Amino acid sequence: MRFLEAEFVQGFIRMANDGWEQGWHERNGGNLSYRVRPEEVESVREHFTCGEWQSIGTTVPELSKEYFLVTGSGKYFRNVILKPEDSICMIELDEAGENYRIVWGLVNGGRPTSELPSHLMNHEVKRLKNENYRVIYHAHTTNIIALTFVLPLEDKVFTRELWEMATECPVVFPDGVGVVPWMVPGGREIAVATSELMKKYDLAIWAHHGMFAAGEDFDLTFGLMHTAEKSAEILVKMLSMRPDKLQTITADNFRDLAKDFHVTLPEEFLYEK
Ligand code: 2HA
Ligand code: ZN
Repeated sequence: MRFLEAEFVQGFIRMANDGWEQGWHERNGGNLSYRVRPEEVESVREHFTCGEWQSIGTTVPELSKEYFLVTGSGKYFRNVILKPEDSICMIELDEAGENYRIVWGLVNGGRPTSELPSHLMNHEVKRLKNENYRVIYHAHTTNIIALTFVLPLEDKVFTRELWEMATECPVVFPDGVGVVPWMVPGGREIAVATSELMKKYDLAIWAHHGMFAAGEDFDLTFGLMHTAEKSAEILVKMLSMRPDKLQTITADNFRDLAKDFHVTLPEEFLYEK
């Protein structure tokens, strides 16, 4: 099979393009990674040419010898669909989870995403909790970013406000949303802070920067990002009309919803306001 014909590669490319079309990936903004299944690795292995081992910049021992499809550092999401072999790459991790090497892609040179430490540390946390988690997605979601200038940077505030803006939100992300205060992107420190939140949530907001989403497949992960960002858009619109709400979904409404939809909504987010 040609590398680009593999279903997981096609799914990755489509998701990158969907994000571009949403307006979340100006210039080289955002990045995407997928932990490739062993049988998927075998289906494209004949196309591998192994590069030099390079340091990841953090250690992810639980991801020893795993393969990932990732966007390239400085590459543009809008180009992924047109020239995937120049924009994305597949990497292999070494036994210790300290180094990676490119086995396919980035044909004109380059490195995996500058946020590789955050992606891999999030993958590690998610995999330990649920082996089925395979996708980590970082996007510069406009309305979520706008809200980080006016709402307190607290998990419980963002979770409750986003839940209130669309009835499906507590069903789509019942665990809530975490918030990382502004930090320098690209390094281990922000990766540690984000992966700490990923132990609890599938969504982490980076103040004044964007959002990280984790999920089992491309549909769920893109859908999660899309749902949270749409809810943020409604909140921005609402706040633009007037500073308060005339009516909203109440804490008791959420408790009723939880019962009928068979989700557990932590009481920490159902505080009285
Ligand atoms: O440019 O989004 O966070 C890629 C990024 C860095
Ligand atoms: Zn970013």
